[in-house]
Amino acid sequence: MMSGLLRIQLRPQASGLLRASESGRASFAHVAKAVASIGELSGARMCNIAKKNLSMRRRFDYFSRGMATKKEVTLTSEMYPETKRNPAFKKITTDDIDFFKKALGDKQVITDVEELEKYNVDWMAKYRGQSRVALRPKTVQEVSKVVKYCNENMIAIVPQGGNTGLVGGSVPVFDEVVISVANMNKVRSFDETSGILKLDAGVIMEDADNFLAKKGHIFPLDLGAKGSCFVGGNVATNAGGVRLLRYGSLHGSVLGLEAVLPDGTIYDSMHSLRKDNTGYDLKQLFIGSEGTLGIITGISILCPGRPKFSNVAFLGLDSYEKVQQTFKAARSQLCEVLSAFEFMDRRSEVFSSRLLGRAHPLAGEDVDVDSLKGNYAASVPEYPFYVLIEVAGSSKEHDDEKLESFLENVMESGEVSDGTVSQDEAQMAELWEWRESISMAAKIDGGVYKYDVSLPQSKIYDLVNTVREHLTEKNLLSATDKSKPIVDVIGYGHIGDGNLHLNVCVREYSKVVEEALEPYVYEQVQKYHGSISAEHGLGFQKKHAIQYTKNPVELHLIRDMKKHFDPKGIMNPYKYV
Ligand code: FAD
Ligand code: 2HG
Ligand code: ZN
Repeated sequence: MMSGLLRIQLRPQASGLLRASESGRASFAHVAKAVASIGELSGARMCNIAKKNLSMRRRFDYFSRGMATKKEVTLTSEMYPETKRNPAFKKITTDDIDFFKKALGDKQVITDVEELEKYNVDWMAKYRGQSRVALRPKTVQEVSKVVKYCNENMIAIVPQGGNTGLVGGSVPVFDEVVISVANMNKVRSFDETSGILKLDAGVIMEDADNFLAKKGHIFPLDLGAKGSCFVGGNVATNAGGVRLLRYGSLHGSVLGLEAVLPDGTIYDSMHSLRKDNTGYDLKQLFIGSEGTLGIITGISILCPGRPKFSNVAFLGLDSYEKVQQTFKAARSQLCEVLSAFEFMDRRSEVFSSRLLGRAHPLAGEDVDVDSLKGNYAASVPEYPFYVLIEVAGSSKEHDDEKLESFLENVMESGEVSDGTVSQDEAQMAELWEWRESISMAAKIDGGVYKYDVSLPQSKIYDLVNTVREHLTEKNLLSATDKSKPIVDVIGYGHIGDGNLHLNVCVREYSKVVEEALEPYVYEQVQKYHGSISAEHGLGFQKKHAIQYTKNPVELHLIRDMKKHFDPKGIMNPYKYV
């Protein structure tokens, strides 16, 4: 357990300030006292944790990028030979390169094979394109110039942000030109009264949030890749993340945007208006368009006031039913201070533990980390489910009181069996790490097949069990037998949004596994009228599966829309539709 963490455990514990009663059940008085003493326990050791966590998110992303590029990733065209290059697209010539260099300057035209690697390979190390050139324009006019040229010359384009996408949408399939918005990374303006932020699409999400923090505001989106993903990429994917529960979807908070259309036209709707009912709301089409309608270059977004205080509780539960009951209780009892409610199964935590190399936050204080000798997973207690609850508000006393009474209730009712509460920002970050590191930990053995689905809440965990049984029946799964391709099937996600992340952790990517999973997973989701993509999008991975969620009329309209914006089909081909 992290040193000094406030424990609200129900089991007897060897030592610690907040031991449960000997009967094995914490009394209300215990819990009340525990929660009331939040903040009283910080000491010298906490300072070390704080320092360590300051740079946590960035390190996490750099590390993951290293993992993605180190190993040899099979070409997408070899892994998926049924996808053919569209012969109508022109192959890049030296004349084209000369044009790009003239338009953008030599340094912003990347042709070096090694340098191109990071533009060609995705974060999961699952997809590899063969682009021979990546462009890094600095202004919307430069974007317009090169896009117009590509359109006139039938050159296919892949818009790219931070390349943290999880569906293979951000990298080329064949030799498409990558247009990265990385050089467009300035905050344009911020209105402190309205909270409206206007910024370039290439601003890293975490940088946007750090800027806002100084102004007392918050970026209305937060996710594990915040140190690498760009705000333009967030809008292009309509990213959801861990605070959607509180701040809603980008379809509500994005007020306007600027984009370069496939023919080079600059579409400018960088409004500061919350209300505008004149005509169709065109900007909505770009939110979640995944680079298929144009290149987003600027965003106007409404940013709420930043909560002054927040706190995190990390709880162990005995069943998925109890996860649902606890969510229901949290929504009604924590109400306006509830800012995140995330769930993960034990297997997910085992993967996190293997990646983080630390004892689990709910492991007893008597766990001797040194004795674990790399087998940190052994310290993950036997609760089948965990939830992370974040509260955030403007009055510490009031918020702590609410959290205290909520914890009393859920412990008394038996919904929650064990738990811990952070006492400072460093501990909050550390608890969050046990949730946010799962995405990367899942690929620790070689790769991961990621499914990101919306389902009725009561059905969410059934899918994890069903898929695990299905793969076991096919004799493909074993945590210990390395001759089997699949290590484990794990489930976690944004339970409050009805969003499950089903990760099938593999020793390597293979057709056998993929064929066992698809269309099986999609059929299961369709059976419950769910969505095959809750937040990551369709990209290359799910292009062929859109019909499991969208009906023929919807599909027809989507395809018409694409044709209208991009009649030559140069924007992010082989993806989405
Ligand atoms: P990229 O990966 O570069 O691109 C994604 C797609 O958007 C591609 O199709 C690309 O062509 C298009 N695109 C990018 N920039 C532009 C642009 N300027 N104009 C037009 N099209 C563009 N997603 C969630 O929704 N919720 C999460 O909680 C979440 N957590 C994550 C955690 C981790 C560790 C990782 C690695 C990913 C996570 N993701 C999550 C997925 C990913 O981070 C998001 O989809 C993110 O919004 C992508 O932003 P990006 O800048 O990296 O875009
Ligand atoms: C998350 O919520 C992200 O952690 C990533 O959406 C999920 O990697 C995944 O499957
Ligand atoms: Zn997610």
